[in-house]
Amino acid sequence: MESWKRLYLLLLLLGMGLSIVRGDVYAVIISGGRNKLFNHERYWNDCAFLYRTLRHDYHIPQQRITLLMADGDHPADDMLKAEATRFASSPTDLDGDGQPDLYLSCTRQHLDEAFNRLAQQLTADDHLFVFITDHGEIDVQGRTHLWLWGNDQLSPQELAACIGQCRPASTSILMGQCHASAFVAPLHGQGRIVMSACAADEMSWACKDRPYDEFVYHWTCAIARHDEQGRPVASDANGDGRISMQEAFDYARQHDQRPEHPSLWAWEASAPARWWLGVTTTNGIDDTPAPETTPPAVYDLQGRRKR
Ligand SMILES: [Ca+2]
Ligand SMILES: [Ca+2]
Ligand SMILES: [Ca+2]
Repeated sequence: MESWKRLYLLLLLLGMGLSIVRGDVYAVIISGGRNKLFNHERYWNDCAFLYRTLRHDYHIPQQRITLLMADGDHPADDMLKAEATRFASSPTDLDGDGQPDLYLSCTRQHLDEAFNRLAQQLTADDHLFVFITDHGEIDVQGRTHLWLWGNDQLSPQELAACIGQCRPASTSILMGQCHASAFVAPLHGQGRIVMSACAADEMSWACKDRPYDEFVYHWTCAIARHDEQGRPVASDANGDGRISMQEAFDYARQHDQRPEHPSLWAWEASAPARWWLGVTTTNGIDDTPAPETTPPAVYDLQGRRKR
């Protein structure tokens, strides 16, 4: 090959490499809470544990994590403490470093603004991770919605429109609210993985022994590879040092002791075993074959295993 062709090929490969490493992981953490009577302390715990995991275990910068929680940094009481005898204001320091992390209340306006901003920021190399906890409800007409702060409501179609503005390479969504699987059909699509804690006609449950929500707590333990106290958990089923979406889902489902049926929808059967939230590979997607690939499992909207 002529030398100029070699040089051109080298530059092309370098260019491809640079485009690959541009990808970043962005996260949105949503916990509406409805109002202080319904906003249980465990929702804050769910979010804080996940936030610490994304910051400390995955080294995702603070500016790439959008927090939308209850009344944000407003000093008024907005939370019912775990012992259910008093109200409190949500702490703004989620990772315990003494600096506030939380500013935005989880109103419809702030949620719209956050996704509008992400639609501008996210590139076709990035991965978007969306986490939802707190209350989902079905109204008398059988329509499902998510409660946001200040009694704002969000339908599955409205959430899908928010997320659909963004054009990342890939999107993973984890939902812990009641009736979560009712959101799967509106949210599914190319380049997406959608996980939910319970079937469309089920409630989602809190842990029996700690102030967290059962499925999302175990899911967060899985990706962190330790519990909220730092005690290690065995979630890396294939031992490759990364926790894939499949491994996290399987670990959480196996440890879920409550009467709920988690589900996983994936646009492509092998994606859950390849995707993770690591920032050292492209878009959270590792296309290098793992030493032992966990068999992909897909569940229908009622939590029944399809394959
Ligand atoms: Ca407050
Ligand atoms: Ca902090
Ligand atoms: Ca693994």
